[in-house]
Amino acid sequence: MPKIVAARVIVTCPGRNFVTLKIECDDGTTGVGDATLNGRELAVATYLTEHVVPCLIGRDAHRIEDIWQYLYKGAYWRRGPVTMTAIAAVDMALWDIKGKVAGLPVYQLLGGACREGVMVYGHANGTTIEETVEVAREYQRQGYKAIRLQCGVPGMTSSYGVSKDRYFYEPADADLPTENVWSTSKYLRVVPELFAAAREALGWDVHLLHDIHHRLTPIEAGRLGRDLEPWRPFWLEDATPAENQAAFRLIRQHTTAPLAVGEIFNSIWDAKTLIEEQLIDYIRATVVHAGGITHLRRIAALADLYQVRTGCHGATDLSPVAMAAALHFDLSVPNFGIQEYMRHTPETDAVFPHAYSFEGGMMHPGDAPGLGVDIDEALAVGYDYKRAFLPVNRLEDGTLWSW
Ligand code: GCO
Ligand code: MG
Repeated sequence: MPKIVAARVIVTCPGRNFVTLKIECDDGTTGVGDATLNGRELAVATYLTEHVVPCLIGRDAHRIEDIWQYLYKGAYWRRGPVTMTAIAAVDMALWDIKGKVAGLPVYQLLGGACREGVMVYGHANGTTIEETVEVAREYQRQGYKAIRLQCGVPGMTSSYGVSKDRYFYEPADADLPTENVWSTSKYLRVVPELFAAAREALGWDVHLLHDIHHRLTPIEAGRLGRDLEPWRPFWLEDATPAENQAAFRLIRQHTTAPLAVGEIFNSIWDAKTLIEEQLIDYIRATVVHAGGITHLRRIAALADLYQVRTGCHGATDLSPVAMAAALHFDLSVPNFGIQEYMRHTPETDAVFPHAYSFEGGMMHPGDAPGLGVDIDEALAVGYDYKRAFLPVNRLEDGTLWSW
């Protein structure tokens, strides 16, 4: 058995902050796990260093499920993004180690490939409808089969999902939170126009997605869903905050637009009602924020019973380690739906050399043993942590709203 002899947390900022856990075994095998929680990176780094790493030393790295249960039940204080991200990092690193010891890519340990590749969606955004559609066309030329559309809202100075630097969207942009302003009525007018223009320009052979980012009430989301139905959206994401899972019943009563939610979920309990009552079509929980491959498989297995498919979060604040883990999961899970893919910057890619690849709108994790991703520590050391917060959002009268 490979015995864990050391584990350390590496914080680096190659263009943005990433927290990585590296576990080392007595036979020299190492494994990596992503522990990045955007805007709260050092909370997870400290949780790992102070409360998790000391409990790992001396354990059998092959006992992935037992270590998961130990860290979850053993903490007494269950769930929460910080704890579950820390557990996820350990879990990813242990799957990486198991794969390396077995000489197999992780997806083989998870039951093998269920498909030839993983369909991903890219982000097209622009300040105007025309600009967004033009960027979407570019994605189509690159072979993407699915594209998320976000555009600026006329009369608003900034909008969620609209990047300053089109190709690498980075919302955590300031040393203290930026304040954005939001108008639901202005937003609700522009999105149907965006979808109409996109269908006109791109045709019907491409999937079109949209992220509402928790900003509507359920009834407003029902209205938007109805308005978008003629343009056949692939999904509407995070239509309303999901702390109250029953809120989605109201949306469902008013629209047949497929619904996706869950990028901020960290356990199966966040999604239980949504899945069991078939209130959603896609569950977006992700390896890094929902307890690792071990826990995400449990969520996917529950979802499979109710014809809910997976649609893992894959923004740039999830490191290439999480991306690799997601692709192994996606390839092997029977009820896979789609995977989000926002490219990392060249600096990030250099710090995290990886075996995964993109071709014709599909991705593959590669066949390197383990996760097929590593951290170049010599390079990582050159990029110091830089505090960066996500923005906050206010209505035009100053009321604090969901960002
Ligand atoms: C998405 C997400 C991201 C989040 C980001 C927060 O669908 O990709 O909504 O853009 O805002 O991950 O850190
Ligand atoms: Mg989202």
